[in-house]
Amino acid sequence: MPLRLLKYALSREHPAPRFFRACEKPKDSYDVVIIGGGGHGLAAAYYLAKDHGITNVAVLERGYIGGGNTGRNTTIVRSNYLTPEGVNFYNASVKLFEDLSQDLNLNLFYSTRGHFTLAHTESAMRTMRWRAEVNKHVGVESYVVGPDEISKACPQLDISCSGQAPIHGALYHAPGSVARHDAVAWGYARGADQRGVEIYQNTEVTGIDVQGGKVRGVHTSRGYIATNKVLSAVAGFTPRVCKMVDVQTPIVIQPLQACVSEPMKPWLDTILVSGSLHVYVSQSSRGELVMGSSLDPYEVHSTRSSLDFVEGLTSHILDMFPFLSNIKIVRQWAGMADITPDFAPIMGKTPVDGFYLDAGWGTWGFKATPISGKSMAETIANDKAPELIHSFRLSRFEEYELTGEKGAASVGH
Ligand code: FAD
Ligand code: PYC
Repeated sequence: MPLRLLKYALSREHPAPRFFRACEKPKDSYDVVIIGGGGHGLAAAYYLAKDHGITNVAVLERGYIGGGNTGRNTTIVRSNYLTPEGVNFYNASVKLFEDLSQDLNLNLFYSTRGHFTLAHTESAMRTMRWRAEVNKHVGVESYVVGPDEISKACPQLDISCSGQAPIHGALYHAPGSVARHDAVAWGYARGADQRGVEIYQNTEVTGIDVQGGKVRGVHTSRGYIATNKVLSAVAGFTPRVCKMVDVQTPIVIQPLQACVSEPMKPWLDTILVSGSLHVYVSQSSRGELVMGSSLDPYEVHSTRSSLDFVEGLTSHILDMFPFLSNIKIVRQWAGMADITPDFAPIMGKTPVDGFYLDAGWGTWGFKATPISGKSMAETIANDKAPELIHSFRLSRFEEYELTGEKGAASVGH
């Protein structure tokens, strides 16, 4: 029996175990304030402390950590993108994910499954060949496969999709994985806390103090905090926070919905995505089928999930797997996805000195959590963005140098 457990058992006091310190009251000032205790904000805090020795940092979260899109996503990690810049960036994240359980000393249930993007038309096959070529060029293992190889990997899949949309082939991406999303947030929170970062939940930033084009502090639901550096990592709340500093972005907020089935015996090893049927599915370590579809086709700042969604999704899942007709959906939810026109993120400096932006993660940001945290920490520490994220700068929109990733973003292409 571990000594710690024995000591706890023999002790007269049994305080509830805490994952990180309960910080009572924010200090008057910090070197860096991070708005948003999702994976991205917490990872940035962790790497600021670990890589750059910057520990006088507060993470302010209006709700609870991981309660935003981090705890709502379907946990797919992959790097089979369309642009060389995207593939390089997400590949760096996959590499960090592979060692992250050890790095954070927490089991993130990182599970490499292989990822199939199914093509139901010849034009979809052309996109797959294009992606395979770019991936190969960057050294990422993705290649086009035919229906036989798909059937071998997933014999339960009806290759004709009930005659609705016969599968022509797929892009197979060997490193495609899933991981526990909330564990990622909690692991980064604990690692940052252990290095001195303070985390405040139930603490909302209500305004940002900018004087002479420079950040001077933040107004919060718990008072004013002075700081010269603010990172906004608030995903679906980005337009509201950017308004506080008068920074314009082309982001629109659209809901993305997902659901899980009741648990089943393990039968689905791989991750399957169908662009034409607008659905994707994997099986979690608890046996649930984790399923989602495309973005809701309208802008709304809400996390309500709908009957329409679950009806549309399940009918297409049944086209692929008719044998699932008696399986129950047990939970459904939505997140507010911050969508950019080119389906690539916005990362780096902004026109306001000391205001850094990590946004535009839409439906694709969970997989980027480690590398975005590392890159944003470097940007804040040096006041200069690393080359790796140059293509994601905010100014690309006015320079008309877009980083077109629509053909590789989750299920919509
Ligand atoms: P969040 O986790 O949303 O964190 C932002 C935090 O900021 C929130 O907790 C919020 O409360 C807080 N906040 C906002 N305003 C304030 C304020 N004023 N003051 C203080 N705190 C504030 N990506 C993938 O890579 N793979 C997937 O399989 C995948 N599936 C998805 C499925 C769904 C249904 C959804 C909705 C998204 C999915 N994504 C996926 C996208 C991914 O979830 C997000 O891009 C990612 O989690 C964003 O992380 P974040 O830390 O930036 O944001
Ligand atoms: O980025 O792979 C992805 C994804 C799948 C579902 C939502 N996002």
